[in-house]
Amino acid sequence: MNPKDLATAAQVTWCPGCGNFSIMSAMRMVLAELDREGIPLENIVLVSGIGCHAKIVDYMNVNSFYSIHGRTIPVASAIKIANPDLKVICFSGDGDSLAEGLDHLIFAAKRNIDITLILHDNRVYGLTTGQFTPTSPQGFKGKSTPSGAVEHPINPLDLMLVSGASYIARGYTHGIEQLQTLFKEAILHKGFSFVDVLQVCVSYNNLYDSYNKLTYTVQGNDASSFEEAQKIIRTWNYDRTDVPIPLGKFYQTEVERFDQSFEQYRLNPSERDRKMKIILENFI
Ligand SMILES: Cc1ncc(C[n+]2csc(CCOP(=O)(O)OP(=O)(O)O)c2C)c(N)n1
Ligand code: SF4
Repeated sequence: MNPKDLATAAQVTWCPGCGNFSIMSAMRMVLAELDREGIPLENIVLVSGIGCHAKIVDYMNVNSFYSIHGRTIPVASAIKIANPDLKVICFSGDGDSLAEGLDHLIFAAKRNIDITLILHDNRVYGLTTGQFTPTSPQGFKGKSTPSGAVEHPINPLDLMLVSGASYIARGYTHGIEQLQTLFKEAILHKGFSFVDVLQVCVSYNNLYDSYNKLTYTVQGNDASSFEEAQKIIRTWNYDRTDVPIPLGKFYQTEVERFDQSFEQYRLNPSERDRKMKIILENFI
């Protein structure tokens, strides 16, 4: 399969220069590669939230569910539990998963459910034209904070680490090859995988110059060490513009997964149908 086969007829409406293009290109290449390597496209499901990032599911010729704001994870979790053979990939925004849907994100990490979340972290609400989000720096000037945001940002990777995510990485939309590596690793990882992508929004938060100067890829780190991952992750807390920003895989471990543990409660099909019938009869 060629990555181009994954395009759809839908008109792409992202602004020219938007970082979402790189995420889509990298993901198309990875899915085509996985298909060639024995994970067929029909075993992949994409789930999106609401925002500019979410349009990606309209532009990829893959089974998908366009959900509602902040609710990618409940939908993805249900799909995974219903059919554990599927690889479920969520595309979410920093507004979508760190504001509206933050509780779902924390619980997905806590449960270590085997789904992947790609965070299009442009550090602004893009679709609604420029309000601050939980990863915007203090002082961020936007439509809802014309005098500058008062709050400090959160570090989503730090939050994911302490919440129990078992794969944690960060990429940047100017590094498509690295995105491909991280996306593939995250999809193949068994457990909750979280990839924060520094996705530049050229229209409302253009950070290309800053990221081009500050980002670097970590080398030789021990990704099995919680302490080392935390140390690297905490070197940049989404606020300062005078410290290097690490990219790469920071953490990966294998621990019990929700989708595994859930198996013991799965009903056999006839028992499930019997119970469903009772529920539906009572409902009507
Ligand atoms: C429950 C709910 N609240 C608010 C909105 C309005 N809304 C749509 S997109 C959006 C923010 C999107 O920002 P983000 O998730 O960061 O995605 P981006 O557009 O930057 O990709 C908001 C607040 C909505 N659609 N639904
Ligand atoms: S508003 Fe920002 S995030 Fe949305 S398409 Fe344009 S550049 Fe991309």
